[in-house]
Amino acid sequence: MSPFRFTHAIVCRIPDSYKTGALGVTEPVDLAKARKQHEMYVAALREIGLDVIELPADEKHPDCVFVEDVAVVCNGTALLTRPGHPDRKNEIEYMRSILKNELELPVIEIEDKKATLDGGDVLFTGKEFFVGLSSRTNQAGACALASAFPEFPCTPIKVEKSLHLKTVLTMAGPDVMCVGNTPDAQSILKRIEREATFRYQTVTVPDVNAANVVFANGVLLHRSAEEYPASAKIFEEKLSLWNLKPVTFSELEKANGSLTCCSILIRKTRHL
Ligand code: CIR
Repeated sequence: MSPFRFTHAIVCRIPDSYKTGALGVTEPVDLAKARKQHEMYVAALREIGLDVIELPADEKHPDCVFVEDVAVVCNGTALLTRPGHPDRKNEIEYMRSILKNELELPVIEIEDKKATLDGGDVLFTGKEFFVGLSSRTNQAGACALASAFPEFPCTPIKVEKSLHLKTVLTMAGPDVMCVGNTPDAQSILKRIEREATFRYQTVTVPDVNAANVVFANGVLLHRSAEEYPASAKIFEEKLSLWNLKPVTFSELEKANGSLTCCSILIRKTRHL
């Protein structure tokens, strides 16, 4: 079974507090537009056959829409992270109950109190993990990931200028990495290629914000031509063997959000 086939997704609605309280917001956010864009994203996940669990907006956590950072799910096991930013640490509380009680997944917790790990730093290629060592994720967090999923190689990769590893590089198909063309993104790619256990092809896009794509169930969700025309053209030229679904995400990008960070994708072998 392909590691890119999924049955469920967890997403979280956008709270009012997102508008001014989300980390990294520096320009005015249109909340209604953000919600519309998020609804379209959720609709796209449903169209690709996922049962979407939509968590209610949590006003106490302005960044709660970015669920990816809070848990890593792979091979039927969930690892609750220890988010690297203090304002986001308690987001794991609600997620724990959803993973355990609603999805009935085994949940691993990180015991090491010094560890920090954001899901945005965790890249699963289907065969191995790369984990960004960033301002949000440390070595102890990377070790926690490696021990939660001992069946896969897990390689730490230094991330210096970007928020997360997946801010600049994601999977765009089995064995295909999509990467931005900034010097930072390219040096991260080089580090990955040097350390990787397996070989990958790469697709380079001219807009680094378009390098974050979601590949699931044979469909590629990518940033729209309206936002990033040159990158959208590359997706059409190089990745049209997949069903391409453009998504507009400007208001989520204003808080450093990207496509992967707004969902946790899960494959349950037995449907709920
Ligand atoms: C944060 O700074 O934590 C949020 N404003 C953005 C998180 C983006 N997460 C991700 O790309 N995985």
